[in-house]
Amino acid sequence: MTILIKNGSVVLSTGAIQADVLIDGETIAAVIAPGDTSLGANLEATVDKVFDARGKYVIPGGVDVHTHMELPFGGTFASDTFATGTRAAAWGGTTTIIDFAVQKFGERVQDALAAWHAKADGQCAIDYSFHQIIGGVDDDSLKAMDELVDEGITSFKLFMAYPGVFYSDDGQILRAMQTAAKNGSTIMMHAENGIAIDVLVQQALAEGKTDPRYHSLTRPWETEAEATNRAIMLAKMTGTPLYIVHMSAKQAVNVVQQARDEAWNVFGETCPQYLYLSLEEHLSQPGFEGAKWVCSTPLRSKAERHQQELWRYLRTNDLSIVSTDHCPFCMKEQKELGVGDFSKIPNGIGSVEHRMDLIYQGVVDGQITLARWVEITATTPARMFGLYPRKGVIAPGSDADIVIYNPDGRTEIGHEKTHHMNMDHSAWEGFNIDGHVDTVISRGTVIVDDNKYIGSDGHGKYLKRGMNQYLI
Ligand code: DUC
Ligand code: ZN
Ligand code: ZN
Repeated sequence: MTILIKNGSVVLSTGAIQADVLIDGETIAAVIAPGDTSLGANLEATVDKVFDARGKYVIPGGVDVHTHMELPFGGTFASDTFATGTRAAAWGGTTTIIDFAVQKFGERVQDALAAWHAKADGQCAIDYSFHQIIGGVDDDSLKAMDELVDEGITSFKLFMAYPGVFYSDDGQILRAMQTAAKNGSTIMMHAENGIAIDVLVQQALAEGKTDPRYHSLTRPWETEAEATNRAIMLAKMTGTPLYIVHMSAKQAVNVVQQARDEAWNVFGETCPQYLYLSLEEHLSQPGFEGAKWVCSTPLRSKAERHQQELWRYLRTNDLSIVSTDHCPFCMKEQKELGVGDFSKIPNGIGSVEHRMDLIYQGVVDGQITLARWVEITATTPARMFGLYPRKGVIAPGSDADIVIYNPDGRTEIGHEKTHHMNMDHSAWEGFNIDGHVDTVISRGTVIVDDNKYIGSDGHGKYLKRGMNQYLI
C-alpha cells in the first residue's frame, strides 16, 4: 500500500515545512519539497491513496511513554485493557505507548514481564513497549535487570512512595541505580516521600478528614521536592541517568532544573492533569466527586501557581516530556472503594486519548510553540526511551506513524459517551480543544479517519528499545 499526504505543513521538533509525505508499506519513503518532481511528475496518480492535508498539520504519531493498562492497584485493576486503551490512544493521535510491567515483591521479574506480554500481545491497536517496575530489589531482580536490557527493556521504574506495595528504600534504590549505571539503562522514579505521606494520611484520617481532597493535602509539595532531591543525589552517586515521572510541584521541578544546570543526566516528565486541573477546582468538588481526580503525585493548588510554572519548565526543557500516566478507574466499584476514606481511592486518571489535543491547546494558548508540541509529545519521548528514529519523526525510513491534525477543527472532550477509554466518567468533561485529530496512520495503515476507527486489535507490534539518546 502506498499513501501520499499532500499539501500539508509537516511539523517536526525543529519546525514546520511545506512538504508532501510518501508512505510505502510500513515506512516513510520520502518527504518531498514543493516542486520536486524527481519521483515522477504525477506521483499522485501512481499511489493507492491520497490525503489532501492543505491547511492541516502533518505530525509524527504521539508517543506516550507512561501508561498503566490493567495495573493492579488498591484492590482493583486499572479499567482499560491493552485493547481498549490502545484503541482510545489511537483515537487521540497516539501511535506508540510504553506501559509499565509490574514486578511485585517476591515475584520473579521475568515472570512479571511474561505476564505483561500475556496481557498485551495480540491485543494492541498501536505499537507498544514496556518499562519494568522493580517492586522488590534483591540479588535476583538486579540480575534480571541486566537480562532485560539485552531484550530491549532499557528503563526501570522504582517507587519512593507506597510503602509495603511498590516502595524501595534508599539502599535498594542505590543498588538498582548502580546496576543501571553499569548496564546503561535509565532509572525512572516515582519521587514522593511515602513514609512521611503515610504518617500524614493516618493523622488526617484520625481527625476525621476523609474527603478526596485530603489526598492532596497529605501529599504536600515538600514530599515531592524532598524525594526528587534525594533521588537525584542517589543517581549522582552512581552515575545513572534519572527520569522523574509525573511531576506536579514547581518546587520539585526547580530541583530538577538545578541538576540540569550542572549538566547531570536528570530529566523531568509532567502530565496534562498537572497543567490544567487543580486541588480547588477538581479534587475539592462536593461529596465524593473529587475522587475522579485522585492521582499521585496529586493535583496541586491553583493559588500556588504550579500550572504556570510547569508550562514555563516545558518551554525551558527542564520538563522534557508530557506523558499521561494513564491509569483509569471507574467511579462505580473502583473509585467507590474509597467512600469515607480517601486513602482507599484507587489512584489514577484516564487521559491516553486526550494528550495530543490537550497539549495542542497549549500551542493555541501561547504556552508552547508548534514545534515544541511535537517535541514533547513525540520526538523527545522516542529519543529518551530508545525508539528514535523509528518513532517520533517524519523522515525517510521511519515508521509511517503519522497524524493529520486540523487546526480549524474542534474537539469537545470528556463525556463518557464520547470518549473511548473504558471508564464511566471523564476527568476532562467540559474541556474543548481548538483542533482535531483528523487521520491517524500506524505503520502505514490508516486506523482513524473521518471520525471513524478502522484499525484492529493486534495490529500493534511489540517494540524492543535501545538506550536513552540524551546522555552526556
Ligand atoms: N500514580 C497514579 O496516579 N496511579 C498509579 C500509580 C501512580 O504512581
Ligand atoms: Zn508513579
Ligand atoms: Zn504511573
